[in-house]
Amino acid sequence: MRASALEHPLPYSTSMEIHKAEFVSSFSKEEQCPETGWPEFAFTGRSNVGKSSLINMLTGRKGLAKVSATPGKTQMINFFNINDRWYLVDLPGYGYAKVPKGRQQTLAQMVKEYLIRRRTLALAFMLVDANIPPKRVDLDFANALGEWQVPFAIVFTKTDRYKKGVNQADNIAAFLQALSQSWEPLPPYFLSSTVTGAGRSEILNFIEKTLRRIPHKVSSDQ
Ligand SMILES: Nc1nc2c(ncn2[C@@H]2O[C@H](COP(=O)(O)OP(=O)(O)O)[C@@H](O)[C@H]2O)c(=O)[nH]1
Ligand SMILES: [Mg+2]
Repeated sequence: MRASALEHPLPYSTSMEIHKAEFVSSFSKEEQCPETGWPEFAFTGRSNVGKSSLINMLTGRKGLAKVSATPGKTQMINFFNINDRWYLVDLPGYGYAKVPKGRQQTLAQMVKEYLIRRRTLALAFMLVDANIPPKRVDLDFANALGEWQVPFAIVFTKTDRYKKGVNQADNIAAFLQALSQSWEPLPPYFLSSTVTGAGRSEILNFIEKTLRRIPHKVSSDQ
């Protein structure tokens, strides 16, 4: 691949410059994750909702996180070093029926333990497909995040898709309406498309704002 293809292919502007985005490693347990001291932003959501694609879109590196046509492929906690100052973490998805039940439970436990125990977790993005009406499994997961006291924001994905009979605005409104039964105020939310780049600058600006708000290391010397 030409070096220029690794730079920002998307023309959307943000004050957040990503000059480094590098896969670190995959881990199967929270205890194995590295003690970097830098803040982490984790991506959660149903299998195939677009977690890995969003990581690639945000970083402007197409092949950074593995995107798969087969759901249920990411079965590890994947760490990406951004600018030597923060991390993006790609988590296994939930709700994919073709992954055997026992394995699903193991993955759910892995995700839960990471989210509950990880002291350097700044925020979780919970991804929801804008093209489908609210699903119980997603609403339950949002409520679990609350129970675990994990700060989170929602990203409604695949907004570029057009299908007759699908009303994204209605789906999003219905999801937020369902959440408002247990949340006041609602968590921040974004609309994204990895095809058009929609949502990129908003999400990066939000990450930047979050980074400025939380205490963290000021040097990577030790
Ligand atoms: N049209 C469209 N397809 C998307 C978008 N994001 C992801 N996809 C597709 O959805 C599938 C699953 O994406 P992936 O990132 O692997 O989902 P993950 O399992 O949540 O990591 C792939 O075929 C992607 O190309 C999007 O914004 N728009
Ligand atoms: Mg993935």
